[in-house]
Amino acid sequence: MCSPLSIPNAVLCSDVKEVLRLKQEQDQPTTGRAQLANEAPERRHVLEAIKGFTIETPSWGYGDSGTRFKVFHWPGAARNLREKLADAALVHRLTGVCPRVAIHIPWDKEDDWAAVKADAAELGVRIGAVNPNLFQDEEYRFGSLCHPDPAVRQRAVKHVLECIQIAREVESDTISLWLADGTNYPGQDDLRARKRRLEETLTEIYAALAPGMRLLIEYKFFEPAFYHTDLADWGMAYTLARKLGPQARVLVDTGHHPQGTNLAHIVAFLLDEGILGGFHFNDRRYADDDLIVGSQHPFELFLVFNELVAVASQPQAPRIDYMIDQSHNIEPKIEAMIQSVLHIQSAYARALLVDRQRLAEAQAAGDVLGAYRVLRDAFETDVRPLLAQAREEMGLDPDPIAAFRRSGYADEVARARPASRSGASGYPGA
Ligand SMILES: [Mn+2]
Repeated sequence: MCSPLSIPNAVLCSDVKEVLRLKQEQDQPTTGRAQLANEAPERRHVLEAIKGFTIETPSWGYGDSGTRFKVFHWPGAARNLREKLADAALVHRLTGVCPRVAIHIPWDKEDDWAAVKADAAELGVRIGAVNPNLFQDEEYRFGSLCHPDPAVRQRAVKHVLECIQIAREVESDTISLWLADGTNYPGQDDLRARKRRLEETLTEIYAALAPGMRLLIEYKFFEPAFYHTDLADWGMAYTLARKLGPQARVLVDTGHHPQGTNLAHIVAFLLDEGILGGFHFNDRRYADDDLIVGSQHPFELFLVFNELVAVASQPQAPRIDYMIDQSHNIEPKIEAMIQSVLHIQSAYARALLVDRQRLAEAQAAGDVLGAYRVLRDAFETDVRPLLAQAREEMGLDPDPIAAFRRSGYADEVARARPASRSGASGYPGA
């Protein structure tokens, strides 16, 4: 068992206490609560928040992927949806917080979605966001939903409608849409006409959403197009989501911004406007590198969570889906996913430890460095023992990576899954 911790600056402001209390009320009673009666209530609140915070993993993160130069095969990498679900279920069993798996159509296409749903349930997971693919057909050379040819636009709309139908069948309530549309050269197409085409096609898609279903609109400022991207930034995604209606929300992929962009500011702004619907977490050094979350810029990840925790206490706290979007090129897939989950939990736990009252006081007093140090104190807190305790209370191994390495699963799947060229992750040659 874990030894008791002393966490400096673990004093929570009343707002955070309130949201944690609400979370605690929602939670089922957990083993060991009685023996923790003598603990500081703040610590209990943080533990319960950590246990209730779930993360969605992507099916494509379990398959082989690569760069435009080479796809390196990983022994035992999942080759189809069933194998991806099995790997994702293992990540959930080890971490206790990853009950949903995002799928990508057509990479994960199956004939019998009822069977997929049942198999997932048997494994202990369920299907999360359904991600349409609007970038790999020959017809999409000049775009999909913005294409100048109405027939191609209709093809793209039809594909998204198919994804909505799949979502209905697997009882998912989320369509997560990223658009690869754009142009490579000035003058290639009429930018305003493309915008209007996008509004038209998205309106058609929006009208087909089931009641309560969400359309998450993901932006990215470059790639695969290089002159302009039709949905380049949060402002464009925001504008379209507002025009469409309340079922449309903005999705922030942390790797989809120019260098130097202040992510925490964008998150704060979208939160305050009530339009933030979800995240695709990953990290990057140069472009959309899809590296392990928090591996390159842990302080930035913490600052994003600081904004999220700050508003989580509002009476109408928004629903936000926390999803990972990564491609693991040279690293072991499952271990990379677990590592990502652990980094997200660390950032969240540290954000919960921010002394918001002291922060507000420092801000009001114009104490620039005092305010900074409140954040820094939380960021520098070693939350590993706290996270280990949360896992033990959930009946899990306190060290999911060690548990995975001990499990023999990696060797087992390496033997059971000969390399295939199924294209399971969508990468040419994967
Ligand atoms: Mn993404």
